[in-house]
Amino acid sequence: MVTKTTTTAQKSVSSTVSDHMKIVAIGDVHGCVKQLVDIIERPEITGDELILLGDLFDRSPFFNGDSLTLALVRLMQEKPQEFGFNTVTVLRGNHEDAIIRSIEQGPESSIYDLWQYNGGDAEFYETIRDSKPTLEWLKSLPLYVIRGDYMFVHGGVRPDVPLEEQTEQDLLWIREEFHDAEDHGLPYTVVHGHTPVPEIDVAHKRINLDTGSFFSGNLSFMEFEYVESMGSEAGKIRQADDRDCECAHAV
Ligand SMILES: [Mn+2]
Repeated sequence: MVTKTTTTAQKSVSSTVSDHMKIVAIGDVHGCVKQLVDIIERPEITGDELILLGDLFDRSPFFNGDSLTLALVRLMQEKPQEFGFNTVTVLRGNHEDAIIRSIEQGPESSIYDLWQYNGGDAEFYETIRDSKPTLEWLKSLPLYVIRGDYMFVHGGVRPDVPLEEQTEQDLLWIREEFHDAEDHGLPYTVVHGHTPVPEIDVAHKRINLDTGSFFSGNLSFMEFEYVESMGSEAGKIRQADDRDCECAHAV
């Protein structure tokens, strides 16, 4: 439990006088709006960029948790400086992808059934479907971003496949093949979520921040620093392109 010692409105954004950039990344939120508030209210949680690793919604233990999370995250992106950051970046997770495709294909589709099976809420579905700006926002979420030596992505990467050949399905859904690889082969430390672990898992060239918020109550975050002048590809974003993945299961 976090003691509330300040409000987000009192935070000041650190002015960057060097080329050292500070990022705070947060794992799968899954509608755990209380834990998200607990993190962003911490006075030390400030920096150049806040990155949410995707799966903001579904399986929330709180009443209306998905809508509250959506409203808070949209506000954070709209007014990041009030939350202690210059930018708030939200990545696409497999749950965001399932919502988008459920709305595109309708409530009779198999993806809608899969999404419901994985904790999708029918009322939240209507909320998204009936709000064009929200749906467009969801569709605009990048699959990954690269900041210095770090790559932030929801699921992970397929080992030994060049970045430009990674598929949307792998970036959003991959688990064992990525976790079990000795070295995924990309020149980044891959910071990801998607597969719940009891505590933050720092492995060789990858870090898993998904600590199963919706059942453990633990939403995890980690701070990262990188030097912008050292080969940074900050801002590189690849939009979803191949949309016909076989999505077997989700967490
Ligand atoms: Mn998840």
